[in-house]
Amino acid sequence: MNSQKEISIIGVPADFGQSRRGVDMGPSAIRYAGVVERIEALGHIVMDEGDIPVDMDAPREVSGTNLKNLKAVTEGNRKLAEKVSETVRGGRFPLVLGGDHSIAIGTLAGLNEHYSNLGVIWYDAHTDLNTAETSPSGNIHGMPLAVAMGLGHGDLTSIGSGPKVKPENIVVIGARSIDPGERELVKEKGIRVYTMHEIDRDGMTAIMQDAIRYLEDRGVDGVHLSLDLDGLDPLYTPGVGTPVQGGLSYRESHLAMEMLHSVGRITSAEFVEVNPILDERNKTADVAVGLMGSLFGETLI
Ligand code: 4U7
Ligand code: MN
Ligand code: MN
Ligand code: MN
Repeated sequence: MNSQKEISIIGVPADFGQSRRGVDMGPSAIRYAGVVERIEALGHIVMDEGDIPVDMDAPREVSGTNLKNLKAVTEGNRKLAEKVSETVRGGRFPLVLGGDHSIAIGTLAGLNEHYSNLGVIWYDAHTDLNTAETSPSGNIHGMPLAVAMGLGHGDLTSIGSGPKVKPENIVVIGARSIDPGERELVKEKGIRVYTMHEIDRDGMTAIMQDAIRYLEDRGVDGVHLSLDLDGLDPLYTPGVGTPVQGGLSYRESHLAMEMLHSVGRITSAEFVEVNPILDERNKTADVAVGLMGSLFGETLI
């Protein structure tokens, strides 16, 4: 039986966290793919709150710091944090649509005001644990998980107060592109990373059971799902800026969402990195909406 939720959809049309244009149109593409209708059909109450105002005319900074567009990323995330916090305060489930993955900084900052021991499931080809010192690209979408742990540039870590998530409350699922500095951090902080190796070896069912049990054992008071569409193989989600071969399948991803639904512990979610310019006939946005359907209780019969 599906327990009814009040869900607020929050679009974040921002692309400042990386270098390819188009991911700012992700929220439109996901709406066009029918997100509201899909979730309403499951019996939930859905409010589309529109988009966070993002200043797309803000200058693109390439110099000064090795973090690209630091100012624009900071500003957008401050607004998003406020919106997410207000949503949770109102008893609604925030469903954030990106935008590039740097927006997770704002989402987690907003959630932090309401949870003291938040769990995070990071479904991604990447671990997004770079800092200015370790990043090979300077793109902030490769840094949000580090920022959420309180590591990185002060302008970013100071959005909201203190660290937003403990390293031992994080699970990463689907990783297959990890930079040297990220690998160090995973080891140093003991972050639970299920790479493609473990998923191939043990199967998605066992991995999700293990991940869920792990977070339960930590006594989490909420679980945020941060799903980067590049976690899936580019066969299924070609419309992403940083595709990596050898990824999770469509079926594995649906299974993962269905399992999360049946456990009933997810308290917020974001779906990011959909870039309609790089996509094939809105395929990636369609997959995103399908996954949201499974997450919110869709079944085959
Ligand atoms: B995404 C990268 F070097 N690690 O930091 C970097 F491989 O949000 C990619 O997961 C980051 O899509 C990808 O630039 C960030 C690179
Ligand atoms: Mn990624
Ligand atoms: Mn990511
Ligand atoms: Mn990406």
